[in-house]
Amino acid sequence: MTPGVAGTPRIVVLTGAGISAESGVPTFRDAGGLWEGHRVEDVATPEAFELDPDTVQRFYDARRRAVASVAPNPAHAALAGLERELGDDLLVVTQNIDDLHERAGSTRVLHMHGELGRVRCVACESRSDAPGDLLPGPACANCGERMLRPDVVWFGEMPYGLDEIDVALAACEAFVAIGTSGAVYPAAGFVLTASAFGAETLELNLAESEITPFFAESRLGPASLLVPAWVDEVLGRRR
Ligand code: BV8
Repeated sequence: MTPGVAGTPRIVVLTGAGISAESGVPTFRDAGGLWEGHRVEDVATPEAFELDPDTVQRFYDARRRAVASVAPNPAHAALAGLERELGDDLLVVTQNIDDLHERAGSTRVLHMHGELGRVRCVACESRSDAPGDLLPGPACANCGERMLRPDVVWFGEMPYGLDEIDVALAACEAFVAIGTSGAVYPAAGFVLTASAFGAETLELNLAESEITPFFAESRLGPASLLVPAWVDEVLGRRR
């Protein structure tokens, strides 16, 4: 067990689209690589945005509206409950751009791929809450230019929070991945970093993933069952 460095979380949880699947949010790959009928490279890259901004804006506007109409599931709620017990000893790093962790009550959530509910101005780089749909071209609240894009990390762009994540992975006692296919880097490599520093590693997933072999333990099943059971185990160990 790696003794936690003061101020770093003892448990790091990485979540992927699978934790939101039972809330009705389509996953990234289970739809056979098509996302709401689009190929990834046609909507989740800077090149796609350059080439056809309206299609990209329409894609994210539709997902932003869809997420507003769904609710967190017991897996999100269980992680929020674990944070209420552990406080700063828990860090949730999510690849998801939905706000279901926050709506379930989690406050320490690092969105490494950005957030659907946020926008970034291409002109002045300021980041703010989404003012609604971006297709109509609303003006930036900071500079007034009509060049807002989703504040989402596309393929080829640098994820957010990598320094904080690296420090947490090096110091944590346990690294738990929930609902991720392990197909996208650098997130897919986090388990290797954590285990290299001596952390226990656990995967909770509906099916085997590309990174299952890197975990000390892998449990298969729906997140809405596996996550609450795991949280009870952790808290039971603490009670
Ligand atoms: C970067 C935001 C430079 C957008 C996303 C060749 C080899 C290796 C790497 C690369 C390569 N070529 C390029 C790269 C790098 C590239 C990459 O990894 N490409 C892959 C495709 C090969 N990565 C990047 O470009 C990243 N940036 O590398 O910057 C850099 C340099 C140095 C150091 C650092 C960085 C940026 C990647 C971010 C892309 N943006 N999302 C949006 O959301 O619109 S990624 C996208 O995939 C998703 O958003 C999600 O975040 C991510 C991973 O998907 P998952 O979350 O895992 O979801 P998926 O559908 O794949 O799987 C669902 C899982 O859930 C399944 O396992 C399923 O079994 C399970 N499940 C389903 N139901 C349930 C369940 N589990 C439990 N319960 C259930 N009910």
